[in-house]
Amino acid sequence: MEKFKSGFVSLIGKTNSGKSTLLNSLVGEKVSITTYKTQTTRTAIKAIINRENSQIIMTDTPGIHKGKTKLSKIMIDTAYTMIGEVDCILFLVDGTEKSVSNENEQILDKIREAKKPTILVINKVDLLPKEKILKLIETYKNEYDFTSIIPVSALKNDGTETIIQEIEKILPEGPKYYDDEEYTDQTMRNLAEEVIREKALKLLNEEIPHGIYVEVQKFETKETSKGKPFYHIEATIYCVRESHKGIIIGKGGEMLKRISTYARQDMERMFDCKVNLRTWVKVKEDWMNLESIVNQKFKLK
Ligand SMILES: Nc1nc2c(ncn2[C@@H]2O[C@H](COP(=O)(O)OP(=O)(O)OP(=O)(O)O)[C@@H](O)[C@H]2O)c(=O)[nH]1
Ligand SMILES: [Mg+2]
Repeated sequence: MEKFKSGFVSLIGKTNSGKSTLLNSLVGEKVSITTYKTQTTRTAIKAIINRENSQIIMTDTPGIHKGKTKLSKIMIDTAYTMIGEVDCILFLVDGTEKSVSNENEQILDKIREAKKPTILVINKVDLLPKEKILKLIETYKNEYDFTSIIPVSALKNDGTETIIQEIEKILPEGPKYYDDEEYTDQTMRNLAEEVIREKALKLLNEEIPHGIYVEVQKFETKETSKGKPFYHIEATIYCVRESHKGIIIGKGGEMLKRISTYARQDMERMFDCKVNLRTWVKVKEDWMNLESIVNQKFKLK
């Protein structure tokens, strides 16, 4: 019989390279939100991937980006701290990028420092001709001695099982740290906040999304008069300006209604239960530079 392997793996990559998409695809559940915008993931998000002969505890991290706020600094610190704490690093590169970006140079430096087995994953190959993939492999081979280089499409779930097989080769023999039905360290409250933020990111124009955060104040289990259980959730979307508040609420409350409806539908799928969601919008100027908020809400604990 094959030996059971287990251990810790961290994803790292430039913002928008597809880390969260890959994580969700490997776990088979929505653990981490994904959008076409940059700087989507803000904290380390743990997921548990169970396979016949292994249990992989994989952490999604905020994407490396250029940013000057306290929030950005904490996000980038989180990503680099995580790669120091794992058995294996998964470095995700967006294959559609023209060359090795500054962010990827910086990540390569951190990988060299970490001296850990590192798998390079070239993502979004569904958008690439074969020659381009081969060229990228050559380019990155010259940058670092990767344990392996795997081209995948996280979106189409193509080539992703190879990543698991390569990780299994690296991980030590070990126990199951988590029960089979556990698949994330995210609480239902966290998931609710993130899903609301995802819908806001997707529906709102460029400048607003990065200036928002969501807080769930109430998360209660209730019953209908017929005895059917449902969750009653109350949440606030914080933004940085009065004018943004107007846009998030929209004419006659229409935008907020759309955000809430899509968020509720997702939550009902994720929680497998009816949800009653109420949302508010409030202004908190320059919150991403307020230590009281970013430390408490986003700093790695
Ligand atoms: N065509 C294509 N698009 C992809 C693929 N993987 C991810 N994407 C898209 O790339 C965008 C970014 O995906 P995310 O998973 O949110 O990226 P991320 O690396 O987690 O981004 P941050 O959290 O900001 O660091 C989304 O629009 C995804 O749908 C892929 O394999 N092919
Ligand atoms: Mg992400």
